[in-house]
Amino acid sequence: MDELKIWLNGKIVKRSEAVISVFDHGLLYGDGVFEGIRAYNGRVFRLDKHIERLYNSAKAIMLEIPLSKKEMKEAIIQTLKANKLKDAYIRVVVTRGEGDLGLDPRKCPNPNIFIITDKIVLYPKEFYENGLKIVTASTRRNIPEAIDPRIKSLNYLNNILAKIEANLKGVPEALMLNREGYVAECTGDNIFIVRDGRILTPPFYVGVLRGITRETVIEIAVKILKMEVVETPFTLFHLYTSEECFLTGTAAEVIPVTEVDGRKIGDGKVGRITKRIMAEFRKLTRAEGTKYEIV
Ligand code: PXG
Repeated sequence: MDELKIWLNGKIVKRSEAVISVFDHGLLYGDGVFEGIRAYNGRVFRLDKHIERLYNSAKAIMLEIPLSKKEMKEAIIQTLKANKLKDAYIRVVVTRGEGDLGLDPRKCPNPNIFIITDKIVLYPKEFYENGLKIVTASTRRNIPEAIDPRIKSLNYLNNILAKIEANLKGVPEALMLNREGYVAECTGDNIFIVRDGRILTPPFYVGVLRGITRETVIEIAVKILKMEVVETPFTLFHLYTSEECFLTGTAAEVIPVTEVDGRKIGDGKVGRITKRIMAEFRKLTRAEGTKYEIV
């Protein structure tokens, strides 16, 4: 296997040569933003939406990305082509850049940008067939008054702490609540429940990432399944007593949850609506997206 090629500040370099300074504030302070994107069979899924979110995250932290959106999209496609990847997970990272040992971002004149495209590491098939068991973490989601969870920043420490709680309990994912105790999202996925035939998901003001898979699933539920989707805060009680539950994210796609904190969701089997959404999501990801050719 050839060594992976990385896009780093305008150049395609080998993985072993893709290095940045230990003085980079992305590393020293988590000062930067990122995106996780996926390509399916030579098409990048919802590329414009991901680019929009990346630039909005950067704007929120006053980080000016020294590339136009068009150039950024071209760079992503170039990286996919350099690695001859038709199916890929794409990570775009923009850091504040190299500075000194102080916090001041004015000392970092040149942001570092890199793009990693790699093969997808799929979650075990059994998770999709039987559903996940998850637990509620004691670590709360970031409060919007500190770091707005809509900013996809390089500060993921609270989500990582929640993931560690999941690891300690021997389950693959942890649920995070917001400061008030409302259900927010999992460590890298948005959450949905089905109750009384309606689909519920927490609104942004609860403090969740504006997930692109979340948005896609809402579209599917409304337009294809003709179901009502309500963005409303809900508690653990609502989740425990729901009929179905599933998570959404670029990496996991749509993944069922069949147990939360030891409580079976519904009858403990993957729900009927969840299955339909999984199938429609699969169809959509194979049908749309920004096309590119591997030569
Ligand atoms: N919530 C959070 C906190 C996330 O980080 C999502 C929801 C889903 O958003 P999208 O746009 O992908 O539907 C994310 C996604 C991983 C991983 O390994 C996922 C994310 C970041 C880092 C790793 O699953 N972000």
